[in-house]
Amino acid sequence: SIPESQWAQVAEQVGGPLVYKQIPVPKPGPDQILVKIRYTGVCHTDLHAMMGHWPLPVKMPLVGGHEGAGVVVAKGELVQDFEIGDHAGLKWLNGSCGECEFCRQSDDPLCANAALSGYTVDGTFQQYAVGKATHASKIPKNVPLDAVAPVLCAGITVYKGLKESGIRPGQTVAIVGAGGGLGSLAQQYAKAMGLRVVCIDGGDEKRVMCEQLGSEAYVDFTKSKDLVADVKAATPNGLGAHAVILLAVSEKPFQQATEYVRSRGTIIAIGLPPDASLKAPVFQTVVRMISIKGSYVGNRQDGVEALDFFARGLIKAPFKVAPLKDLPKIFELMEKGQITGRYVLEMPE
Ligand code: 8ID
Ligand code: ZN
Repeated sequence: SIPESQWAQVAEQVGGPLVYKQIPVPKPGPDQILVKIRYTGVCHTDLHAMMGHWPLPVKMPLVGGHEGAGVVVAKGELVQDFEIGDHAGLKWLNGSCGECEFCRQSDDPLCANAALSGYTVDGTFQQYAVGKATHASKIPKNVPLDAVAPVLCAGITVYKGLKESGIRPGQTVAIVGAGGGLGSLAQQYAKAMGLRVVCIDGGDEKRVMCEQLGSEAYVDFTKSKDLVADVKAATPNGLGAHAVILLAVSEKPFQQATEYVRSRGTIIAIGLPPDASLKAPVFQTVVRMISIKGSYVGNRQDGVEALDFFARGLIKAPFKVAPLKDLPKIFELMEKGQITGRYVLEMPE
């Protein structure tokens, strides 16, 4: 039976703090499912949301979270694709209009009326959360709900970004911010897609993880005397990376990537450091035919594909489990760049 109230982490105002408290359990609308969340990943986006870092208004008070994996416990009368007891994932795209030009072309992240979990609607840092059934992910019953949670944002996003780069098997991708949540999954998707990986991040704990995940080189941005030269030296013939995937929460690499991307290569911006700009020298960009693109989560099919890689056992990224009540501590570590891989929150009881 579904209780009337539940535990949640609530940001009552922009900037926080988080309050761990009881709030009402939401009721699913006609086209929504209610998911009893078992595990939910903590994405850096959740910290940006609470801090009001972006030029996009955030709901307050806010229950954050958008990597929620759990069990369907109720559904609206229009929902046909989920049964009670199915395993489901709630993602950043909680819903979209389905009717605009972008939705019609399967670019639902670009829908102007999209509902965003843990941003414009309450997310998954609560025991029970709702989402539109057509945007929720099906999770096979044999897939562990803790390990799969980070795939629901981090995995889908980096998989989409790699596809958007146009990189092909055998080519080399430089992953910037490789030691974080998106970065650890990007390494695994890249390998599964037949790519060679060069990692850029800071500190020895992240170095060890990147080596274990099979990267060919790790360039430490906190120690390297010449980062551009070190990254190029780690790529075939020293020509630079065919694609650069920017995941860092820092502006500097967004300015630097043109210097170590290969001629005709592509830079994919995914990380969202506050108040940052992308800057590229026009001359080099033109005569070296460099492409620079943004990439934003993924559509429903990208979600299906990214989850399928995971279900087939191709994606194994390290994660740490903590109780929901520890979210403030995790945000503190995240703020300092001290998390290697992903944290996944376990729901109470
Ligand atoms: O759809 C999207 N575009 C999307 C989806 C999900 C998340 C975008 N994001 C954004 C988040 O909002 C955030 O801005 O991607 C960024 C990374 O999210 P995350 O992986 O959840 O963050 P993290 O675990 O804190 O990892 C960030 C890593 O960047 C490293 C840090 O050491 C950390 O490991 N890093 C930093 I900060 N500065 C760096 C630098 N100069 C750096 N790595 C290399 N060079
Ligand atoms: Zn996210």
